[in-house]
This record gives sequence, C-alpha cells and structure tokens, in this order.
Amino acid sequence: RLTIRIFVGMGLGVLLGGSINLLGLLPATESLSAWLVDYGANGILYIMGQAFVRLLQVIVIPLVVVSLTCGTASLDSIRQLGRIGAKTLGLYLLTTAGAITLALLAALIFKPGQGLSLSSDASFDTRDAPPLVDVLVNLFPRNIFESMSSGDMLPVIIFSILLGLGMTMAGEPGKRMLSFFQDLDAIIMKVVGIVMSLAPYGVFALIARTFATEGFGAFLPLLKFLLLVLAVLATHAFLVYPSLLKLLSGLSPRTLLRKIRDVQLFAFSTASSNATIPLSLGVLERKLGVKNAVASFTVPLGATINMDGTAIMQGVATIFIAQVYGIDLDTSQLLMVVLIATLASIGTAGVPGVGLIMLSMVLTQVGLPVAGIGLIIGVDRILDMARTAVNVTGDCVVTCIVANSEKQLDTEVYKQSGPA
Ligand code: DAS
Repeated sequence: RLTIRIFVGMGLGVLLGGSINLLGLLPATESLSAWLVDYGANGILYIMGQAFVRLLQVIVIPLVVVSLTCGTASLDSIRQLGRIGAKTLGLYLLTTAGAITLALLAALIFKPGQGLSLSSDASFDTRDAPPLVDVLVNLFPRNIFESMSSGDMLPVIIFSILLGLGMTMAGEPGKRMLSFFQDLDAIIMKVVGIVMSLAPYGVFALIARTFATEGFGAFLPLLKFLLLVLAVLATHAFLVYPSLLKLLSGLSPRTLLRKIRDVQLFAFSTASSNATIPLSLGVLERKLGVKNAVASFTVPLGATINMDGTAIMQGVATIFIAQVYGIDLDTSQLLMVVLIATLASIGTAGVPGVGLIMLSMVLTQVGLPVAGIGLIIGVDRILDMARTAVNVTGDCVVTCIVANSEKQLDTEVYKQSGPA
C-alpha cells in the first residue's frame, strides 16, 4: 500500500514538475502565474522535500545504536556458537565487501554520473575526507555523546557492538537491559514507520521540484543510475551467491533459488528484511533442512547486519554523486567507501528506506556532498525493494553454507523437490 502511494507520489511529482518545466513557467518572470509557480516550487515543495530528507537523517543515530546493540546482543549465545558466529560474521562481511567492490567497479566503468550537471538543493561543505589512518583511529569512540551529536557514525557503530557484547556477558542485568533495548527498538521502528509514511509526500515534493527546476533531463541520467544498480544487484544475487554456495557447500544453487523465491518476493514487496525474518526461518528450516539452532541465530543477525544489496546501492550512488559533482575519488577514498559501506550496512536495520539514510553517513565520511542524496531519492523506493530482496537472499545463502559446514543441514530435506 505505501509502495503504491509512493509510486503515485512519484507519478504526480513527474506530472506537476514536468508540466511546470515544459510550460517554461520557471524561472519566474514578472507574470503573476510564474511568480506563484516559483513561490510554490522554491517555497512549499522545497520545504516539504527538505523536511522529509531531514526527518530521515535525524533518526539515524538512535536507529543504529538500538538496532545494532540488539543485533549484537542477539549474539548472546555466541559462546556456544563461537565458530558459527565467526563464520557467519566473516561471510556476511566478506559478501558485503565483495558486493560493494563489484558496485564500485561497475560504476567506475559505466560512469552513470558522467557529464551531468544537476543542481542540488542545500549547499554543502565538501569537507576534505580525513586520511584513512584517522578514520581507523576515529573508529574508536572517545566520547560517545560527542560522536552521536556530530553524527560521526563509525564510533557509534563500534560503541553499539561493545554495548551489545557487554550485555551478553552481564548475566541478569544484561538480560534486563537487552529487553529494554528491544522495547526501544520496537518504538524506534515505529518512528521510522511514521517517517516512511510521509514518503509519498516527500518524494512527490522532491520529484516535482527536481522536474520543475531541472526538467525531464533529470530523469534520464537517473534511469542509467537505476539500471546500473539493478544490473549489479542481479549479478550479485544470481551469479555471485550461487557460485559461493556451490563452492563453499556443494549445495545446488538452483534448488535454493527456487525454494526461496517467496522469501525474495516478500522482501521485494515489503522492502523490509525484518518483516521477512519469519518467512526466511520457515523456508530455511522446513524446505532447506537447516537446523533451528543455526537459522534462529543467522537469520535475525543477517536481517540486521548483512546488507549486500544496500552496500551495492551505496557503492553505485557514491560514485554517481561524485561524478555528478565532478569530484574524483582517489584509491584511498574508494577503499574507505568499501570499509564504511560495509560497516554502514551492519548498522542498517532491516526496515524500508534506511539504506538511503546510511548513504548520508557514507557520503559524509568520504567528504562528498550529502545533498547529493536529493538527486536519487526519487528512485530509491524501487531500488529499496530490489536491494532488500538481495539482502535477504544473502542471509539465506550464508545460513545454508554455515549450517552445512557445521553438519546442521539435512541434505535429504534440501534435495526434496517439494513445492517451491
Ligand atoms: N530496506 C532495507 C532492508 O530491509 C535495506 C535498505 O533500505 O537498503 O534490508
């Protein structure tokens, strides 16, 4: 339902903005109608669009602290699942780093942002990207409140992981605190839901203003960006994952992809990994023979920290925005994008639209203008649905690999042809 309303918002935005542009009503001339349109496009629509973007940004810190602490604290059984935990974390981070590298290479080769001169709303500080060593040192929070207030995400991610681990080792107090954080998590997810319910209006305003001021020219370059992200997502889901599964477990990729099709469609339509957890667990345990001891650990963890699709969007978007603003990223900055997008994908909770929120952190850390998000926010909903389906596919593939390596997967059940 929200997706449809967003599509409607986008459609109306294109219609309104496009007609304003085609009628040449902007820039305002002395005529009253042009003045009214200018006031609307550069007043009301501007405020609506910016308000929506800022509302997305303001929830980043609480969202990451709470969802990541819960995600890490859900490792409470990491002592029993030591090896499984290490393998799962290792594979999740490895596939995400691989995904972002694939995305960066594709974007550098196909140059989706080449030669575009899209103006963007807010002025921004192209802060010089700090050298890599400082980034690594700054990973460690000195004063967590300072990091939170300055929106310096990396120390917040490290702090949340430490907090979560501390909880798992603190016995009763840890359990009490964890349930408090889980309640907080539920509340913050509701807040994210409120902001996302404003998406149709925010997207309408952003799209309408983009088309009013930029004209249809704006959409075409986005089409190239859109198609490139979708192409990398498809490569990752239908080429990289199957090869990984075959290589590391010998299990049949065709069987897996056939049996998790519903999971992918549900993830696509809800654009939420969290909402898909129950479905993933059911399919993995009942149709693919994965033991609950593993799936109950790897699936919730994956929904929180394994976001290959999101990392792919962030990789292509970062290069796209850099190209639009004519900023060349050097090798150390590209490596930093891999590191940060991999870490950012850990902190991205599995709810609609948060990948875009995390993108603002990736852009800030490499000194790119966050306002660049305004260029791609209009097509983000479609990308969100596609990348969530990839995120969930990654969770299922890694779960099968880890379960199989720990003899926790019944290959008879896996091979059963049963209904998809
Ligand atoms: N929609 C998120 C998810 O549920 C991913 C994202 O927003 O990038 O996985």
